[in-house]
Amino acid sequence: MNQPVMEGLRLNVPAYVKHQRLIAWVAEIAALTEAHEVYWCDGSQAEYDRLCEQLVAAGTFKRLNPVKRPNSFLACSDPSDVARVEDRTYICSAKKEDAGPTNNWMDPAEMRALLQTGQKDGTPALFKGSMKGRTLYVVPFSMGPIGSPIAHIGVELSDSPYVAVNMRIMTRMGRAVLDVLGADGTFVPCVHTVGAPLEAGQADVKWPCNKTKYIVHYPETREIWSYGSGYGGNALLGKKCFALRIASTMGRDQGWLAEHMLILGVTSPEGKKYHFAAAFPSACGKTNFSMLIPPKAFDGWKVTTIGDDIAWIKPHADGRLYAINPEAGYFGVAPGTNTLTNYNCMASLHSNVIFTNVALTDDGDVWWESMSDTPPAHLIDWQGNDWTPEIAKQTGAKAAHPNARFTVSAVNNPALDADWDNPAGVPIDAFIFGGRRSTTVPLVTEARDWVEGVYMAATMGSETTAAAAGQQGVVRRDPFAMLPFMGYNMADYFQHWLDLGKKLADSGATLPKIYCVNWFRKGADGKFVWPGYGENMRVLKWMLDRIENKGHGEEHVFGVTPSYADINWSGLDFSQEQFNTATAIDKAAWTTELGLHKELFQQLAYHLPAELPATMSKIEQRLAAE
Ligand code: SAT
Ligand code: MN
Repeated sequence: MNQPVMEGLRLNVPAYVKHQRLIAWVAEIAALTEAHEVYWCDGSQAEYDRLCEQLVAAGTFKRLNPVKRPNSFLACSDPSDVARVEDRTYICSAKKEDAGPTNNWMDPAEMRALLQTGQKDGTPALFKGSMKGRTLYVVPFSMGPIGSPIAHIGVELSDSPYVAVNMRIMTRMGRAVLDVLGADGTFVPCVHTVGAPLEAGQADVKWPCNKTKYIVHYPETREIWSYGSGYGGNALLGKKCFALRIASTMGRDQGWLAEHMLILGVTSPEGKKYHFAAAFPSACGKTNFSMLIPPKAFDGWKVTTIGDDIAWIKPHADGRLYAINPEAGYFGVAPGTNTLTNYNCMASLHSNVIFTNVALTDDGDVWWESMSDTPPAHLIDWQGNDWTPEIAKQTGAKAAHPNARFTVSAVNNPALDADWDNPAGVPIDAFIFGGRRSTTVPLVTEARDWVEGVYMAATMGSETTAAAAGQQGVVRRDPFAMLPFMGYNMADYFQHWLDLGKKLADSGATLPKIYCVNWFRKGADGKFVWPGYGENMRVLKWMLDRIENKGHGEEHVFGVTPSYADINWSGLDFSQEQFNTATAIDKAAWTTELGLHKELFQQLAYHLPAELPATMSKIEQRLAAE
């Protein structure tokens, strides 16, 4: 095996690596970034354990109490690096209109000068020397079961061991992937640096990062370059960058869908199985929904998890759409998770977990807001400060950051679906789209046809959350819950959905039904009306009745909704009046809402499919006639 040596830097290529183009690329990036050394991840448990120990020694990780939380760690990030940075995220397509008005765009040549080659005025490229004093980890990963025809491979070069260990949980990572890649396989190159080079003798910090951040995608060449952040979707490049932004462009070109959707299975007491794919914005309960436990009244019904965040969906020869979860783990929001809101998730977190930005208890365990009714008397908060309930009352200080996360393998989930790893995927019976809306949007609405469903998804609004840096709680349009994750022009994406539906319908297939839900409506008292969590099973059951052509629904301005009597309320105290609050359609609110749809359509006018404004006109007419 050749072992190129570059100015004293050994590439350390393991003998099993046969891919010359990969080796050459690693050499090129190591030279650009001036990494101190190169390490190829094999994905083994021994390697994971070693890197975790190394992170403990560096102060990035704290090992949790091995009795309470075996083989688990807590990382607390720099307070400036706690969420995705949407304003620093770029789609650098050759043409600006291909990125579309919802994405940041920069000319690819200009971006390459900034990141890789250096600018005309002599300003050096950001990646030049960015890994000085650090190890470059070569992280080969498969999105989807290794070797599956639906899966795609990426290789992330990162100077963050935190990224390497998280990627081992979140993806199928290591040597097995390189074996599939062989001598000439295709991979998506992903380059990541925390942007904190170390000069000789300079001490490292616990969470290196840079104030300057760039999360950059080149859709034509399918490349990802990420600079300055070590956190979540900014740094674990298989997730949002590859599995959504780059994969959405692959899906457009190849006739499939990459979606910000959980996938769940529902099995009836008779053993009939259905599958839902559901899109919600970040931090709106996808993980909880994908692991829900049906209430007592639904004895014999079972909900199982295929995925909690991302779905790759491909049309099959049988005319149906099949979905796989490209990920292998969950990077879920910790605050709000407890045994009542998500029992299965809490059970998943018993061991082998990486926690980021939660609080540390005095006995070496973790805690976050609403994990238990009574908070511990004393904690170390995510920023390393003493925290007591008293301090919290006075200052409002949170023990855990609102976007604190856990990284855990899917196999920890007691509700894991038997088909979660099936390379063929699962057939989708219905799509669900849901935003976080305290007003206006009713509990559940069924689209009368595919176009109406695409309209619902396209015009979806949601209140912003802590998953992204920036103002929170403001309603913004978040089409298909994909606003931060679209790799191309949003209007072209709407067209892609319409085209796919038409193609399936033309082939004589029964299309999945489409639903719009809102679990987050609030009453006059400012509290959520709908109990949510496991009770969402009641809404799922109504959808299943509709899928089986047995369920009653009422036609109205936007679609079809259940009346109070159409839902099984057994074991839940939920009055007709509460139901009305959760489902009411207020004419004035909807007139305003349609104004916001119109604004969105104006923004997306270039290439906007004519079906969407036409659907809006019909809604306006029906609303006016109310
Ligand atoms: O940080 S992530 O992008 O992975 C989480 C999210 O926003 O869904
Ligand atoms: Mn997500």
